[in-house]
Amino acid sequence: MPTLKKQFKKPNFTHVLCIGLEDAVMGTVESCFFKEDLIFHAAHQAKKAIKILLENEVELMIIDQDFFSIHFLDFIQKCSSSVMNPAMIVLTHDHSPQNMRKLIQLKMSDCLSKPIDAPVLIESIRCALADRKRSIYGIKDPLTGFYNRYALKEILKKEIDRAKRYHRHLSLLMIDVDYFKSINDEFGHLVGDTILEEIADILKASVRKTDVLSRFGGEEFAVILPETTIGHATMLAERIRKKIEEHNYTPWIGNKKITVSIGISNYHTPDQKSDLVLIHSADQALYAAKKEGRNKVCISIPPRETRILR
Ligand code: GH3
Ligand code: MG
Ligand code: MG
Repeated sequence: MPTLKKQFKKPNFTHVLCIGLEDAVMGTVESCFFKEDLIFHAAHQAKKAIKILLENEVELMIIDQDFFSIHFLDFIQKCSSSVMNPAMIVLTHDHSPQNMRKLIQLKMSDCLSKPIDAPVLIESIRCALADRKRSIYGIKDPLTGFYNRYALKEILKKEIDRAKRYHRHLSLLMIDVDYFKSINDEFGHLVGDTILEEIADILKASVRKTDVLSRFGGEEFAVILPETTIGHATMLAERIRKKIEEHNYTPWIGNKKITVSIGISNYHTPDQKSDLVLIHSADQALYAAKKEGRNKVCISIPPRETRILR
């Protein structure tokens, strides 16, 4: 049997976005964290900062407030509604009570006076990242690197707010591995874990950067699909189902097959307007897929009704 995949797991990098920072400060910070799993991105334009935010899982932003002049508040609000909900450290000259109150309301992790003392900033970065890790947003499943179910629920609430406010599409997939207990029973838990990692890799390779992957339970995954109609979600679910069925697992389990059942719910289906209902509906559809014999995709139409697609 080949060495199990887990032993070669790539480290999870933490992305930090620095906006408007002076080159000297940026250089000192980067060299201090040189040996750690942190990636620093620098932006000197709001547009570039947004692009970096959309393309990377940014967990911390360090922002020079003086860089923004009047649009600071708009910018911060846009960033804090991003899926990752990054922690923020603000560097400022403005210590007026009005500005301090504004920053506190925006739930900054820290606010530092300029000129910046590099050791103070470094300490502040460590604290902000540690605090965030303790919060649900920082909690990821160690096996797959996906969000846990608590984080997923929080992110789903935000995505529902966004879909409501801007009249956008939103779908949810609930994916459960079929007869997984028999894999553990026959080949052991370590092999079971490796199969879960293989499935996680297939999911990662199948979705867009803006989709949110979560390990919802032991052998159950949930995927939030923002900006996705029920039709597109169904096509994606079918593609995922097929890829998992056709993947080669022979090094670990010989000829034994791995399949998944998938349930889909959609924000635009009548009465599916809350996170709990959306999760429950996807779960009901998943249950129907299991009942129909497994290795199937089902969609939830109105609550508690489902349509078998395959
Ligand atoms: P079904 O098709 O109805 O989903 O059948 P199933 O066997 O997958 O479902 P069941 O709920 O009976 O069993 C799920 C199994 O998943 C039981 C548990 O041992 C296994 N499991 C849960 N979490 C993990 C994990 O982290 N690693 C491994 N290896 N197995 C896990
Ligand atoms: Mg299962
Ligand atoms: Mg299950």
